[in-house]
Amino acid sequence: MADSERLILVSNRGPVTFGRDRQGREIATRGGGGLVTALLGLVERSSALWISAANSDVDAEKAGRAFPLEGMGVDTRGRFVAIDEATYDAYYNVIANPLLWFIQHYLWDLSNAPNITRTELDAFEDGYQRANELFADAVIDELRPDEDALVMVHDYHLYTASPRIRAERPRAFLHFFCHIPWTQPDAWRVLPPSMREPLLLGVLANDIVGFHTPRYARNFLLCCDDLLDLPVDYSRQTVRYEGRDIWVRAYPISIHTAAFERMARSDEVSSFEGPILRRRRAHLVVRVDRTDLSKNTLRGFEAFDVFLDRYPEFREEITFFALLQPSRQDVPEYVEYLDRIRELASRINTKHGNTDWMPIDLNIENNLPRAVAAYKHFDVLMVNSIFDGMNLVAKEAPLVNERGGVMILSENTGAFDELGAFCLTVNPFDVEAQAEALHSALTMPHEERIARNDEIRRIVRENDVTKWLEAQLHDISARRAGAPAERVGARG
Ligand code: ADQ
Repeated sequence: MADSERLILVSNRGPVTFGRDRQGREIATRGGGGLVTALLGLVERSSALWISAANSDVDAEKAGRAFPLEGMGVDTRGRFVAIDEATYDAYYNVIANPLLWFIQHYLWDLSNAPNITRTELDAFEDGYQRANELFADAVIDELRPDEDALVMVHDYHLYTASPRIRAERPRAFLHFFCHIPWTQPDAWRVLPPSMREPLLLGVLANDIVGFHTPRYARNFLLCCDDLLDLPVDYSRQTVRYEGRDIWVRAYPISIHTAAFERMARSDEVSSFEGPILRRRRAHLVVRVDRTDLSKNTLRGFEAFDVFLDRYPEFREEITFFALLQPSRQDVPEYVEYLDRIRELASRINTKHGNTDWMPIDLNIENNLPRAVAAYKHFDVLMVNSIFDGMNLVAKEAPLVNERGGVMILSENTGAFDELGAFCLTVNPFDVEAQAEALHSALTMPHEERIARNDEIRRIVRENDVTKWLEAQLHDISARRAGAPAERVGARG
């Protein structure tokens, strides 16, 4: 990226949201989550403008103009896009979550859902497309017509923003990154052509399209081939559209390892370690995730139930600590899922527990320091997602673990590509295998546990989030310099 050039980031969720305290003073809350944390690494390196949706009344008051983002890199500014409630609800709660999220995690139970009715069709036009136009207009407003800026658009909320930006600001370089899996063409046939084609063509308005793994990149190319009948070069990972070659690449996201390790040594994290250590039995199983259907919490608990039935010698010697961040409680499927998690944990606790011992310690809470305290002390980490773009917990937790903890990892996570060889791999639907994996992990010789954990740490440290950023910036420079798309090897 040239030094003088402007960088514009666009994502639904931004790095900050504003509220007011009791005295009416403005207070800023830093945004969390993998996407925001990863992009913060980028804005630390160069001045940037970060465009995101207004999330509160105070955000909405600031919408429409840039404001400084204090303490986030050099000359980093934010700009909010105000989206009225009805539009936002249609865009976010009808189309992006659940419709697109479910398609991209193969979550639809097709004999029952979804129904594409007038509600969904209108929500697509008046919600999703409208919100994308508003994001695009904010980018257009920030850029002069002749400016060579780099615009990085993030995630499944914003598939259709780029065509409008390209039409109005053709000199801008448009880069898109998808944080969730990209599914095979038939999964997209749930949507009628009037919806799926604008979504796909929207992504193709970018110059480079990035995914976490080569598999997702390939699925995207298959969609261009099968659903749009466009010329695709699988070996060079390009697709030709409107006279342009769009590069489709894999860039596995990661975490900021040094910062994460620093956090793990902080006083705030230690304050949560005491209670975990006091309550722990001989063995501690941990899971940390959002209460998302894709994370597969229920089958993880079912596997623990089978394990306790089969290996009674572990009774009263083990606790399953689950720290689950409530997620998308505006979507009925998510409210029901959280209820089912609570019911199942309580059923298992009643079945196996006693007045002294509660097998599942279920905590519904958004608390990163507490999560990190648990990461330090697990014997077994369960990451059994049904499908998961990357899954950053799989990188964070082994990095700071102090007990040679073993990770049970779903073969359908993006992290599996990098870390699978050193984990106990499971198929997420195979409850039996997950119960047996718990037993294998808990009975594994200490040296083997340590050796596996060491390898995972090495890989995570070597592939820090900086590498994710650099690989993208490298390809952006190459693409701009007119380099031909090379044959893509193992890296994708
Ligand atoms: P997510 O689905 O949100 O992200 P993930 O990658 O696991 O999933 O990241 C979750 C983050 O939230 C982690 O940093 C974790 O520490 C934190 N977290 C989870 N539970 C928490 C809790 N109870 N309290 C506090 N913090 C908690 C999407 C995709 C992923 C992809 C990322 C980044 O779904 O597949 O890895 O984007 O691209």
